Amino acid sequence: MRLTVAQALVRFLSQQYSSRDGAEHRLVEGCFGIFGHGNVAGIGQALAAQGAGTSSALPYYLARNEQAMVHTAVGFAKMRNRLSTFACTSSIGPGATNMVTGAALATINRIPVLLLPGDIFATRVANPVLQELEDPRSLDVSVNDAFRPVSRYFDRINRPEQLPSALMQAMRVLTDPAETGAVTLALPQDVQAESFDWPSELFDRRVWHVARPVPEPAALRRALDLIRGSERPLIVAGGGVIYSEAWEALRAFATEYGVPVAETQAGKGALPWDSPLSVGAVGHTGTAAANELARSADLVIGIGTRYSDFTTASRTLFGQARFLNINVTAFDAAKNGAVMLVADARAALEALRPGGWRAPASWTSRAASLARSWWSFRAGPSLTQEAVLEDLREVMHPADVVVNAAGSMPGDLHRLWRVTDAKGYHVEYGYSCMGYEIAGGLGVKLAAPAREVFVLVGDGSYLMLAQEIATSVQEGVKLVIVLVDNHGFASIGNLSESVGAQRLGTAYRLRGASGELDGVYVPVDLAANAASLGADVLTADDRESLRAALAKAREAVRTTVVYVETVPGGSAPSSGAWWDVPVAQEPGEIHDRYQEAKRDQRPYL
Ligand SMILES: Cc1ncc(C[n+]2csc(CCOP(=O)(O)OP(=O)(O)O)c2C)c(N)n1
Ligand SMILES: [Mg+2]
Repeated sequence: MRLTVAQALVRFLSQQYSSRDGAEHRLVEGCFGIFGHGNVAGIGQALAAQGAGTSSALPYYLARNEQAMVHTAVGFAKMRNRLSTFACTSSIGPGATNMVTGAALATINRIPVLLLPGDIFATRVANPVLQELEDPRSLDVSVNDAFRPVSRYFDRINRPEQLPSALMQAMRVLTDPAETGAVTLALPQDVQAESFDWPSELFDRRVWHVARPVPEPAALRRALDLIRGSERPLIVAGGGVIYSEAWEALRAFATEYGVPVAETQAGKGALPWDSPLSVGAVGHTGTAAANELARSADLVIGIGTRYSDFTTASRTLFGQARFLNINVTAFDAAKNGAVMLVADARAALEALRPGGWRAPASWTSRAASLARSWWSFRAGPSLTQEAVLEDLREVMHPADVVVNAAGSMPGDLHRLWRVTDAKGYHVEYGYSCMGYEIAGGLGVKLAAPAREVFVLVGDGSYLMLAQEIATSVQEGVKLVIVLVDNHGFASIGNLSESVGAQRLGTAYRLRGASGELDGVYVPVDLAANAASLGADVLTADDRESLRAALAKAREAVRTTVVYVETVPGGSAPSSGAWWDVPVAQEPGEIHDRYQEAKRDQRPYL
């Protein structure tokens, strides 16, 4: 079959499916793209030739920023538990490197996305082309080599003959739960346009089976021995529980054996917040309940977690506990000197049957009473961020989704948000990338159109990347965007103060008479900005008007921004768990406190 490389690629992608538990899904549901030289005449022509509308074989979507379109693909794939994703095509040079941050985000969060950056001529006849990086050491280098460390598979298609085997490897990585992340196929612009005779079987319908690896019998025995010897076990549920759809198996295991369950950011929602064995978030942004149990646990059963520093409170949280790590990725299972159980989360939980063993009733009831007292917290009357979350919770329905990524909100959400639906909590905290919120939320809504999607975004994050509001308007994909304005970086401001950096550069203020950034707030009208991008905007100035605005936005059919200015403060109890941010090695209280906290660290496990 004679087609260009780009046409063959588009045709191939339209025939790929994933399959798990007997259900098939389109693997690549569509293609986001921003055109320029490097993709307009190749992939652009191929998409146009097949008719790029939503009913075509590979529907095309126009985004506003290349980084944002990768976020949207990630939001989509995360919401679909990694069974479906999007492709993203860019021009060469800046269009391509704009996607590098998105690639890192996808790979760090273990979320599949297919990136198709344009690349310089393979033939080199016209080089240096516009936007080409010239490396005096080698003409083989292009800016796309920056994708290598942030991709789980990277290839450059220098000849048409290379395409079929590269595509097979790309699909393998996208659908392998242990390997998945960003997959990058760099496509030299001359090669994209080249015609070639392809074997017709390249375009056969192909199903990629997403595995549920079962535990090896000997590893299972070792795990059971460890569990049976434990008197104070604690489960730490990570994103792997959600992606594996293991929440029911987790509930059954925890209930049968009386094991309390704490959750990481990616794992939040693994159990409903009010489930008898749930103790909520764990780690630096955790609940006092989970963290107290973590300190006294003798066994931590990590399921589908990669133990980020937020989860382990920089390795200070888990006292003297031993670890049993259930993970589909051996790399993660090996962490913390654990007994490893390399397996799919659901398959492992179903196989783990520690016979007559059960955690002592005193341990289980201690967990329940700690959790009860944690959830008794109520926000005060003023418009703090905690109050915004409380009002939002009243308005949102159980299946609605909350989306967030960076700033002070992920921590507040992790500690305080009450999740009832396993897919109701979507916080990107692997990369915690400012700018993910709106773009990622768009992907969530595309993946789950029947749910209401509430994007929470801080003013700092909004100012970095809000343009996808225009894309949501273009596509008629409705979002509720709650824009929380505190005139700068509340999160980093507080951190800065605690590490001796005096809040430098964390408030949006005019340069004052002293020459410092200490004048009045920069007069940016974010509500007007959102309206200018095509959203309906509602402004709230107290808790009552906020609840009314949120309810109205929920009922709206168009993308609606609820703008709210918050006041500092809040009284939610602290997590009581540290985070290691090295401070200047100078005599004084800050460094003394740092040294003291470090004493609890178990750094070399
Ligand atoms: C792309 C990116 N740049 C910088 C950071 C570091 N950072 C984390 S939170 C934050 C401030 C976020 O401000 P805002 O969105 O207003 O949230 P707030 O802290 O005020 O709640 C910064 C600069 C980041 N996470 N991502
Ligand atoms: Mg802010």
